[in-house]
Amino acid sequence: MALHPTAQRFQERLAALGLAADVHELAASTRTAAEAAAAVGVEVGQIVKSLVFVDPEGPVLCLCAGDRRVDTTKLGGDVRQATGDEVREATGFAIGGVPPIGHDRPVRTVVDSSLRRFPTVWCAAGTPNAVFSVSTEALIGAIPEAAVEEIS
Ligand code: 5CA
Repeated sequence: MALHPTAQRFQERLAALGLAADVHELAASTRTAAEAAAAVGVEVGQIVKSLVFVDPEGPVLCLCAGDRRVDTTKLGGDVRQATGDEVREATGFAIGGVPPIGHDRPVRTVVDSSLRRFPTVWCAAGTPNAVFSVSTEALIGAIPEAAVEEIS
């Protein structure tokens, strides 16, 4: 079945980034990490949350394991979670479908090192019903400018 246009656009961006990962569109919601974990049958920690925060320098995307919470004090303190409009402005995607890579424009990114517990992770692929799986190191390798830090 044809992918939703947004998921299709993201699939093309994955290919352009050299990541051989297939976007899967599911009948069930994958809007939250818990829903995505249930839909694909993995533990919630293996779902990558792509969360946008705002600090004095602007938006910062945090890739966090689904079973962890970003500790904003580890981001420097003067930081708050982005609004839905800010998320769309920073990434080009709406909350619930924000992918970890392949955004409309470059966004400062921090990867929570706890993701390295899992050889493979699942991430949003543009919509609240689309996900892709990728080796954790391939994902991190696709964001060479990202800092990998303990932020949860
Ligand atoms: N598709 C799933 C699994 S990959 C997903 O996108 N999960 S997520 O964690 O990356 O995105 C949901 C997150 O968006 C929530 O954990 C929450 O931090 C954030 N969020 C939800 N609603 C709002 C809101 N109204 N304003 C700001 N952030 C929100």
